[in-house]
Amino acid sequence: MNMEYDITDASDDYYMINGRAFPYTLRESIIEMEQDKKVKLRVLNGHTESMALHIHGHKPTITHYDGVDNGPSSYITRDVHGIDPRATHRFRTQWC
Ligand SMILES: [Cu+2]
Repeated sequence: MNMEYDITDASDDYYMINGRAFPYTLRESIIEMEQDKKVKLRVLNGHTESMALHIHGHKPTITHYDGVDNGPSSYITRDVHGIDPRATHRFRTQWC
């Protein structure tokens, strides 16, 4: 977080949560959870390799695959979600 970041660096090793990439995910968009409050997350894997998303203390439910909601039968709730390269997924989670 205390590093210099070159915005002209065109590397493909990034991901975004709710439209923010690191370090702004820490600085400006910390997600505060409250009991019984649902939170939506939009996650983009901008990397060339798959990534694993794990949110400590939560089991997020994936609801949209690349912007498409295929209905409750496609929703998956688990500790870790794999996200393919260039994929955008939407999740909802709740304090549990
Ligand atoms: Cu954990």
